[in-house]
Amino acid sequence: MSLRKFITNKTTAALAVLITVFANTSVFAQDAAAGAAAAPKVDMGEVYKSVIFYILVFLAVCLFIAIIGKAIKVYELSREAQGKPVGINWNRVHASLFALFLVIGLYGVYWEYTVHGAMLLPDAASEHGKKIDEMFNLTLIITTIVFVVTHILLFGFSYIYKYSAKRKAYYYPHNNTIEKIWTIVPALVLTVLVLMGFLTWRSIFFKVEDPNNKPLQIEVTSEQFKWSIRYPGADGIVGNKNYKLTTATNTLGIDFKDINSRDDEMADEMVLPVGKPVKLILTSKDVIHSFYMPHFRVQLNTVPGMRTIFEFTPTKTTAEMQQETNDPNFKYLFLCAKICGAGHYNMQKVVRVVSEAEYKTWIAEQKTYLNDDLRKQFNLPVAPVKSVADSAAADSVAVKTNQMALNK
Ligand SMILES: [Cu+2]
Repeated sequence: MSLRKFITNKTTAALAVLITVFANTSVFAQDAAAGAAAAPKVDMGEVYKSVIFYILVFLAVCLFIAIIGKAIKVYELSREAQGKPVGINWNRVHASLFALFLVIGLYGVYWEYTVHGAMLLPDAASEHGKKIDEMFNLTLIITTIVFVVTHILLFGFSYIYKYSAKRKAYYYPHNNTIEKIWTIVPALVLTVLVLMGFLTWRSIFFKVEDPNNKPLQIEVTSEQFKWSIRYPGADGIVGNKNYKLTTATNTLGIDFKDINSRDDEMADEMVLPVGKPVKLILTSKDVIHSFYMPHFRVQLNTVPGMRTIFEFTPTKTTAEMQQETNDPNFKYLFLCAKICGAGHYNMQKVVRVVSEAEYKTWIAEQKTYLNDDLRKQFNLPVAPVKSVADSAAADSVAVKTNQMALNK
């Protein structure tokens, strides 16, 4: 079999396969249509969504390009046969494409920065968030400058130094000075950036607590697919919990033998007083979730069996942010930033940053976790807790009985 014949046979075979595939799909489509005779009109929009449609479009485009290529080749061969100079200088075409790519690419960068840049988060609403933003901006400025300069050189040189019969390439294999510059400069810049990152990270996670401005403790528990928020109550301490104590009534497994737990309050939203440090205690009931407060630049995993802690200070109230963003509907949120299952998208809650006075009014309205059912479960007297001292005295006997019951 001659090569030409072989190629022709192969092409025919490929075409036959394609036609068969398409015909089969059509047959299936017809069968389906016949089966659903009572169904309303077939939506032609579906045709444009099928894979076969896009494969055929792709093949048609390939065929079109191949035909143009062949036509140009025929034109060039005919000029060559007539002894005329070659019509198209491909080196110049490719070099011009490089130059065009540079211009379009740089415009694309400008477009990205202006259009998508405007969609970035507003300025950080927390103290440490400003440091993170500064670092982000500095890194962005440095990398953008390097990106633009290197790409102008890359594409510019390809254009300027395209092949020319009048010019011979200069052989320049090595230069120590250049090697030193492009090794030492990036190394220094990266060292500065990494050190800055390390020091900022350390300043966020290793804070010395100010005894005169103790942080407000808030415990957040993640589970598929919701968040539970626990406030510490009057004592300012979020009490212990133990997963073994989890029941239908005690869904967080709070240990009410711990006096600190008894005045703990539940909340449906997170309300924070502005300018006051907040200590988030993050835990998880099932899988790893990621607690994320984008506007405060707070993000940390919640890990089952572990308490992770993030301390930060909100600096702008929700009302101030509504003014700043010119959006009366603006709301701070916290959400899950780790794909944790089918209902992941649903894991978000509103955060309200308010004045100290508003916070006090709000927190006074919140209910305690401890209710009559739980009191019975933990053998606690069914009476409202007045203060930690009172309850401690009243419950000392009850706690002992309860411990005995639990130890059984
Ligand atoms: Cu999630």
